[in-house]
Amino acid sequence: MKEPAYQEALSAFVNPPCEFSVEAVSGGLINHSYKISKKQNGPAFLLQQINRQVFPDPEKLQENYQLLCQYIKEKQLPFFIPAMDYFPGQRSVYTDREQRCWRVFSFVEKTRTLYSTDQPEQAAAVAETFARFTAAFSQMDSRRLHITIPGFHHVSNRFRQFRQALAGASPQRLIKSGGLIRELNDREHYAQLYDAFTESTAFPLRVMHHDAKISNVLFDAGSGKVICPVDFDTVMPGYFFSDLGDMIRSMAGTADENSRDFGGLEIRPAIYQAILKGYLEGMSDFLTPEEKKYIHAAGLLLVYMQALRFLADYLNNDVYYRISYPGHNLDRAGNQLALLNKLEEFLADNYKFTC
Ligand code: GN1
Ligand code: MG
Repeated sequence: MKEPAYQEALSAFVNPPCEFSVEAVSGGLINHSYKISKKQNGPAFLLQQINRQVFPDPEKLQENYQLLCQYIKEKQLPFFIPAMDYFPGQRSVYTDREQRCWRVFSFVEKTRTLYSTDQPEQAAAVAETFARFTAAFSQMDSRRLHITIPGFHHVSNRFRQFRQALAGASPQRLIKSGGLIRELNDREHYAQLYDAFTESTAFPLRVMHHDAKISNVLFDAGSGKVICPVDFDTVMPGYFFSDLGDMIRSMAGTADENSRDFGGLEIRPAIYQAILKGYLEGMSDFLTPEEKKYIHAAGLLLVYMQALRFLADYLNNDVYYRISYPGHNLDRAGNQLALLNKLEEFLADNYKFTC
Protein backbone atom coordinates (compact mmCIF):
# COMPACT_ATOMS: atom_id res chain seq x y z
CA MET A 1 0.00 0.00 0.00
CA LYS A 2 1.23 3.51 -0.82
CA GLU A 3 2.15 5.47 2.28
CA PRO A 4 0.25 8.72 2.88
CA ALA A 5 1.87 11.91 1.55
CA TYR A 6 2.54 13.28 5.03
CA GLN A 7 4.28 10.13 6.35
CA GLU A 8 7.89 11.01 5.61
CA ALA A 9 7.59 14.54 7.04
CA LEU A 10 5.77 13.21 10.09
CA SER A 11 8.51 10.66 10.75
CA ALA A 12 11.13 13.38 10.35
CA PHE A 13 9.35 15.61 12.85
CA VAL A 14 8.66 12.96 15.48
CA ASN A 15 11.73 10.99 16.36
CA PRO A 16 11.64 8.49 18.03
CA PRO A 17 8.42 7.39 16.34
CA CYS A 18 5.20 6.94 18.30
CA GLU A 19 1.55 6.25 17.51
CA PHE A 20 -0.62 8.99 16.03
CA SER A 21 -4.04 9.75 14.85
CA VAL A 22 -4.20 11.94 11.76
CA GLU A 23 -7.13 14.10 10.78
CA ALA A 24 -7.25 16.11 7.54
CA VAL A 25 -8.22 19.71 8.23
CA SER A 26 -10.42 20.99 5.44
CA GLY A 27 -10.60 24.58 4.33
CA GLY A 28 -8.39 26.52 1.92
CA LEU A 29 -8.01 26.06 -1.79
CA ILE A 30 -4.21 26.13 -1.63
CA ASN A 31 -2.39 24.13 1.11
CA HIS A 32 -3.11 20.69 2.70
CA SER A 33 -3.26 20.51 6.49
CA TYR A 34 -3.40 17.66 9.01
CA LYS A 35 -4.05 17.68 12.72
CA ILE A 36 -1.69 15.15 14.30
CA SER A 37 -2.52 13.88 17.78
CA LYS A 38 -0.27 11.55 19.72
CA LYS A 39 -2.08 8.46 20.96
CA GLN A 40 -0.30 8.78 24.34
CA ASN A 41 -1.09 12.35 25.26
CA GLY A 42 1.20 15.25 24.43
CA PRO A 43 0.14 18.33 22.50
CA ALA A 44 -1.34 17.98 19.02
CA PHE A 45 0.24 19.82 16.13
CA LEU A 46 -0.66 20.97 12.66
CA LEU A 47 1.38 19.49 9.82
CA GLN A 48 0.96 21.42 6.62
CA GLN A 49 2.05 20.78 3.08
CA ILE A 50 2.90 24.05 1.36
CA ASN A 51 1.67 24.40 -2.21
CA ARG A 52 4.87 25.08 -4.12
CA GLN A 53 3.15 26.13 -7.30
CA VAL A 54 1.64 29.03 -5.39
CA PHE A 55 4.56 29.56 -3.01
CA PRO A 56 7.76 28.55 -4.84
CA ASP A 57 9.94 29.64 -1.91
CA PRO A 58 8.49 28.18 1.32
CA GLU A 59 11.48 29.44 3.36
CA LYS A 60 10.27 32.99 2.71
CA LEU A 61 6.87 32.19 4.21
CA GLN A 62 8.56 30.89 7.29
CA GLU A 63 10.91 33.87 7.59
CA ASN A 64 7.93 36.21 7.43
CA TYR A 65 6.19 34.27 10.15
CA GLN A 66 9.30 34.33 12.31
CA LEU A 67 9.53 38.09 11.84
CA LEU A 68 5.93 38.54 13.02
CA CYS A 69 6.47 36.26 16.04
CA GLN A 70 9.70 38.04 17.01
CA TYR A 71 8.15 41.46 16.64
CA ILE A 72 5.22 40.50 18.86
CA LYS A 73 7.63 39.14 21.45
CA GLU A 74 10.07 42.07 21.40
CA LYS A 75 7.37 44.71 21.60
CA GLN A 76 5.31 42.59 23.99
CA LEU A 77 2.25 43.16 21.84
CA PRO A 78 -1.01 41.74 23.21
CA PHE A 79 -1.61 39.83 19.99
CA PHE A 80 -1.62 36.02 19.87
CA ILE A 81 -0.65 33.95 16.85
CA PRO A 82 0.02 30.19 16.92
CA ALA A 83 3.63 29.21 17.56
CA MET A 84 5.62 27.64 14.75
CA ASP A 85 7.67 24.54 15.36
CA TYR A 86 10.90 23.20 13.89
CA PHE A 87 12.15 19.97 12.37
CA PRO A 88 15.44 18.55 13.71
CA GLY A 89 18.34 20.90 13.03
CA GLN A 90 16.11 23.97 13.62
CA ARG A 91 14.76 23.67 10.11
CA SER A 92 11.41 25.40 9.61
CA VAL A 93 10.71 23.59 6.32
CA TYR A 94 11.13 19.88 5.56
CA THR A 95 11.46 18.81 1.93
CA ASP A 96 10.58 15.16 1.36
CA ARG A 97 11.80 12.76 -1.36
CA GLU A 98 8.99 13.89 -3.67
CA GLN A 99 10.11 17.52 -3.23
CA ARG A 100 6.99 18.30 -1.19
CA CYS A 101 7.54 20.95 1.48
CA TRP A 102 6.17 20.67 5.02
CA ARG A 103 5.98 22.80 8.14
CA VAL A 104 4.56 22.50 11.63
CA PHE A 105 2.53 24.76 13.93
CA SER A 106 1.36 24.09 17.44
CA PHE A 107 -2.32 23.17 17.30
CA VAL A 108 -4.68 25.57 19.05
CA GLU A 109 -7.16 23.31 20.88
CA LYS A 110 -10.85 23.88 21.64
CA THR A 111 -11.42 26.17 18.72
CA ARG A 112 -14.04 26.37 16.06
CA THR A 113 -13.79 27.53 12.46
CA LEU A 114 -16.75 29.27 10.84
CA TYR A 115 -17.29 29.52 7.11
CA SER A 116 -20.02 32.16 7.20
CA THR A 117 -22.11 34.07 9.68
CA ASP A 118 -25.50 35.73 9.83
CA GLN A 119 -24.68 37.46 13.11
CA PRO A 120 -23.48 41.06 12.80
CA GLU A 121 -21.55 40.82 16.11
CA GLN A 122 -19.54 37.90 14.72
CA ALA A 123 -18.81 39.76 11.47
CA ALA A 124 -17.70 42.81 13.48
CA ALA A 125 -15.42 40.64 15.65
CA VAL A 126 -13.74 39.17 12.55
CA ALA A 127 -13.24 42.63 11.06
CA GLU A 128 -11.84 43.98 14.30
CA THR A 129 -9.40 41.05 14.46
CA PHE A 130 -7.90 41.77 11.05
CA ALA A 131 -7.87 45.50 11.81
CA ARG A 132 -6.02 44.90 15.10
CA PHE A 133 -3.57 42.69 13.25
CA THR A 134 -2.59 45.54 10.90
CA ALA A 135 -2.71 48.04 13.76
CA ALA A 136 -0.37 45.86 15.88
CA PHE A 137 2.32 46.15 13.21
CA SER A 138 1.73 49.80 12.38
CA GLN A 139 5.18 50.77 13.68
CA MET A 140 6.97 48.02 11.76
CA ASP A 141 8.29 48.81 8.30
CA SER A 142 6.13 46.46 6.22
CA ARG A 143 8.91 46.24 3.61
CA ARG A 144 10.84 43.99 5.99
CA LEU A 145 8.43 41.26 4.90
CA HIS A 146 9.22 39.14 1.84
CA ILE A 147 6.80 39.46 -1.03
CA THR A 148 5.51 35.88 -1.10
CA ILE A 149 3.32 36.34 -4.19
CA PRO A 150 4.38 39.28 -6.37
CA GLY A 151 1.47 41.50 -7.44
CA PHE A 152 -0.99 39.48 -5.34
CA HIS A 153 -3.65 42.16 -4.78
CA HIS A 154 -2.45 44.39 -7.61
CA VAL A 155 -5.80 44.99 -9.30
CA SER A 156 -4.44 46.41 -12.52
CA ASN A 157 -1.94 43.54 -12.84
CA ARG A 158 -4.81 41.13 -12.33
CA PHE A 159 -6.63 42.94 -15.10
CA ARG A 160 -3.62 42.52 -17.41
CA GLN A 161 -3.40 38.82 -16.52
CA PHE A 162 -7.07 38.47 -17.35
CA ARG A 163 -6.42 40.07 -20.76
CA GLN A 164 -3.52 37.67 -21.34
CA ALA A 165 -5.75 34.75 -20.40
CA LEU A 166 -8.27 35.97 -22.98
CA ALA A 167 -5.60 35.98 -25.64
CA GLY A 168 -4.59 32.38 -24.88
CA ALA A 169 -8.01 30.82 -24.19
CA SER A 170 -9.73 28.08 -26.17
CA PRO A 171 -12.69 29.14 -28.37
CA GLN A 172 -15.04 26.96 -26.29
CA ARG A 173 -14.11 28.63 -23.03
CA LEU A 174 -14.24 32.08 -24.63
CA ILE A 175 -17.79 31.46 -25.86
CA LYS A 176 -18.94 30.29 -22.43
CA SER A 177 -17.40 33.38 -20.79
CA GLY A 178 -18.75 35.94 -23.29
CA GLY A 179 -21.10 37.91 -21.03
CA LEU A 180 -18.70 37.88 -18.11
CA ILE A 181 -15.79 39.08 -20.24
CA ARG A 182 -17.82 42.05 -21.43
CA GLU A 183 -18.88 43.04 -17.93
CA LEU A 184 -15.39 42.77 -16.51
CA ASN A 185 -13.93 44.77 -19.38
CA ASP A 186 -16.57 47.44 -18.79
CA ARG A 187 -15.29 47.86 -15.26
CA GLU A 188 -11.65 48.51 -16.08
CA HIS A 189 -12.01 51.79 -14.17
CA TYR A 190 -11.55 49.79 -10.94
CA ALA A 191 -8.04 48.87 -12.10
CA GLN A 192 -7.37 52.56 -12.75
CA LEU A 193 -8.69 53.46 -9.33
CA TYR A 194 -6.23 50.98 -7.84
CA ASP A 195 -3.38 52.70 -9.70
CA ALA A 196 -4.51 56.11 -8.49
CA PHE A 197 -4.62 54.89 -4.87
CA THR A 198 -1.27 53.21 -4.91
CA GLU A 199 0.49 56.12 -6.61
CA SER A 200 -0.71 58.49 -3.88
CA THR A 201 1.10 58.97 -0.55
CA ALA A 202 -2.32 59.22 1.12
CA PHE A 203 -2.55 55.42 0.84
CA PRO A 204 0.48 54.06 2.74
CA LEU A 205 1.82 50.53 2.60
CA ARG A 206 0.82 48.54 5.68
CA VAL A 207 1.25 45.01 7.04
CA MET A 208 -1.81 43.31 5.52
CA HIS A 209 -3.06 39.75 5.90
CA HIS A 210 -4.33 39.45 2.30
CA ASP A 211 -6.66 36.53 2.97
CA ALA A 212 -9.02 38.09 5.47
CA LYS A 213 -12.03 35.83 5.65
CA ILE A 214 -14.01 34.36 8.51
CA SER A 215 -12.55 30.88 8.00
CA ASN A 216 -9.10 32.33 8.69
CA VAL A 217 -10.11 33.23 12.25
CA LEU A 218 -10.19 30.75 15.13
CA PHE A 219 -13.07 31.10 17.60
CA ASP A 220 -13.15 29.68 21.12
CA ALA A 221 -15.35 26.58 20.97
CA GLY A 222 -16.93 27.45 24.32
CA SER A 223 -17.30 31.21 24.56
CA GLY A 224 -17.42 31.91 20.82
CA LYS A 225 -14.87 34.73 21.28
CA VAL A 226 -12.17 35.27 18.67
CA ILE A 227 -8.82 33.69 19.56
CA CYS A 228 -6.63 34.67 16.62
CA PRO A 229 -6.31 34.97 12.88
CA VAL A 230 -4.49 32.17 11.00
CA ASP A 231 -3.01 31.52 7.53
CA PHE A 232 -0.27 34.14 7.31
CA ASP A 233 1.28 33.06 4.00
CA THR A 234 0.13 36.16 2.20
CA VAL A 235 1.06 38.63 4.94
CA MET A 236 2.92 41.23 2.92
CA PRO A 237 3.11 44.97 2.49
CA GLY A 238 -0.24 46.08 1.09
CA TYR A 239 -3.03 48.64 1.17
CA PHE A 240 -5.96 49.20 3.52
CA PHE A 241 -8.61 48.01 1.07
CA SER A 242 -7.30 44.44 0.84
CA ASP A 243 -8.47 43.00 4.15
CA LEU A 244 -11.59 45.08 4.54
CA GLY A 245 -12.50 44.32 0.93
CA ASP A 246 -11.95 40.58 1.30
CA MET A 247 -14.15 40.49 4.38
CA ILE A 248 -16.94 42.29 2.55
CA ARG A 249 -16.45 39.90 -0.35
CA SER A 250 -16.61 36.79 1.78
CA MET A 251 -19.12 37.78 4.46
CA ALA A 252 -21.54 40.48 3.29
CA GLY A 253 -23.35 38.42 0.65
CA THR A 254 -26.18 35.97 1.30
CA ALA A 255 -24.14 33.09 -0.18
CA ASP A 256 -20.46 32.32 -0.68
CA GLU A 257 -18.38 32.26 -3.86
CA ASN A 258 -19.42 28.67 -4.67
CA SER A 259 -23.15 29.36 -4.85
CA ARG A 260 -24.68 29.08 -8.33
CA ASP A 261 -27.86 30.90 -7.38
CA PHE A 262 -26.60 34.21 -8.77
CA GLY A 263 -30.10 35.70 -8.96
CA GLY A 264 -30.65 35.07 -5.25
CA LEU A 265 -27.44 36.81 -4.13
CA GLU A 266 -28.01 39.89 -1.99
CA ILE A 267 -25.88 42.18 0.17
CA ARG A 268 -26.86 41.97 3.84
CA PRO A 269 -26.85 45.58 5.08
CA ALA A 270 -26.45 44.69 8.78
CA ILE A 271 -23.41 42.52 8.02
CA TYR A 272 -21.86 45.14 5.74
CA GLN A 273 -22.25 47.79 8.43
CA ALA A 274 -20.90 45.47 11.13
CA ILE A 275 -17.76 44.71 9.07
CA LEU A 276 -17.16 48.42 8.58
CA LYS A 277 -17.75 49.20 12.25
CA GLY A 278 -15.47 46.39 13.45
CA TYR A 279 -12.71 47.41 11.04
CA LEU A 280 -12.87 51.05 12.07
CA GLU A 281 -12.86 50.00 15.73
CA GLY A 282 -9.38 48.56 15.25
CA MET A 283 -7.97 50.83 12.55
CA SER A 284 -9.66 54.20 12.88
CA ASP A 285 -6.64 55.80 14.62
CA PHE A 286 -4.35 54.69 11.82
CA LEU A 287 -6.30 55.30 8.61
CA THR A 288 -5.62 58.52 6.71
CA PRO A 289 -8.50 60.88 5.85
CA GLU A 290 -8.25 59.75 2.21
CA GLU A 291 -8.46 56.09 3.15
CA LYS A 292 -11.56 56.85 5.20
CA LYS A 293 -13.08 58.81 2.34
CA TYR A 294 -12.69 55.80 0.03
CA ILE A 295 -13.53 53.15 2.58
CA HIS A 296 -16.45 51.84 0.48
CA ALA A 297 -14.13 51.25 -2.48
CA ALA A 298 -12.56 48.34 -0.59
CA GLY A 299 -15.29 45.79 -1.31
CA LEU A 300 -15.66 46.88 -4.93
CA LEU A 301 -11.95 46.48 -5.67
CA LEU A 302 -11.65 43.08 -4.04
CA VAL A 303 -14.79 41.56 -5.51
CA TYR A 304 -13.82 42.85 -8.95
CA MET A 305 -10.31 41.43 -8.57
CA GLN A 306 -11.59 38.03 -7.46
CA ALA A 307 -13.96 37.87 -10.44
CA LEU A 308 -10.98 38.59 -12.71
CA ARG A 309 -8.90 35.90 -10.98
CA PHE A 310 -11.55 33.19 -11.21
CA LEU A 311 -12.35 33.94 -14.83
CA ALA A 312 -8.67 34.14 -15.79
CA ASP A 313 -8.14 30.73 -14.18
CA TYR A 314 -11.09 29.28 -16.10
CA LEU A 315 -9.68 30.70 -19.34
CA ASN A 316 -6.25 29.25 -18.44
CA ASN A 317 -7.85 25.77 -18.08
CA ASP A 318 -8.08 25.77 -14.25
CA VAL A 319 -4.43 25.71 -13.34
CA TYR A 320 -4.65 27.57 -10.01
CA TYR A 321 -7.77 27.06 -7.91
CA ARG A 322 -8.84 23.59 -6.86
CA ILE A 323 -12.14 22.81 -8.61
CA SER A 324 -14.89 20.25 -7.89
CA TYR A 325 -16.41 20.11 -11.38
CA PRO A 326 -15.66 21.44 -14.88
CA GLY A 327 -16.83 25.04 -15.10
CA HIS A 328 -16.44 25.64 -11.35
CA ASN A 329 -14.19 28.65 -11.88
CA LEU A 330 -16.56 30.06 -14.50
CA ASP A 331 -19.40 29.79 -11.98
CA ARG A 332 -17.29 31.36 -9.26
CA ALA A 333 -16.55 34.28 -11.57
CA GLY A 334 -20.27 34.61 -12.35
CA ASN A 335 -21.02 34.58 -8.65
CA GLN A 336 -18.48 37.34 -7.96
CA LEU A 337 -19.82 39.46 -10.79
CA ALA A 338 -23.36 39.11 -9.41
CA LEU A 339 -22.03 40.12 -6.00
CA LEU A 340 -20.27 43.10 -7.54
CA ASN A 341 -23.48 44.26 -9.22
CA LYS A 342 -25.34 44.02 -5.91
CA LEU A 343 -22.60 45.81 -4.02
CA GLU A 344 -22.51 48.65 -6.55
CA GLU A 345 -26.27 49.07 -6.22
CA PHE A 346 -26.17 48.84 -2.44
CA LEU A 347 -23.41 51.46 -2.08
CA ALA A 348 -25.05 53.87 -4.52
CA ASP A 349 -28.44 53.57 -2.77
CA ASN A 350 -27.26 53.64 0.83
CA TYR A 351 -24.10 55.72 0.81
CA LYS A 352 -24.36 57.62 -2.50
CA PHE A 353 -20.97 56.02 -3.22
CA THR A 354 -19.81 55.27 -6.75
CA CYS A 355 -16.32 55.14 -8.17
C1 GN1 B 1 -7.32 31.34 -2.06
O1 GN1 B 1 -6.78 28.86 -0.33
P1 GN1 B 1 -7.52 29.98 0.26
O2 GN1 B 1 -9.00 29.75 0.24
O3 GN1 B 1 -7.01 30.37 1.62
C2 GN1 B 1 -6.53 32.56 -2.52
C3 GN1 B 1 -7.22 33.83 -2.08
C4 GN1 B 1 -8.62 33.85 -2.66
C5 GN1 B 1 -9.37 32.58 -2.21
C6 GN1 B 1 -10.72 32.49 -2.88
C7 GN1 B 1 -2.80 32.30 -2.11
O4 GN1 B 1 -7.29 31.29 -0.65
O5 GN1 B 1 -6.52 34.95 -2.57
O6 GN1 B 1 -9.31 34.98 -2.24
O7 GN1 B 1 -8.64 31.40 -2.55
N1 GN1 B 1 -5.18 32.48 -1.97
C8 GN1 B 1 -4.12 32.48 -2.78
O8 GN1 B 1 -11.42 31.45 -2.33
O9 GN1 B 1 -4.19 32.63 -4.00
MG1 MG C 1 -5.35 31.32 2.30
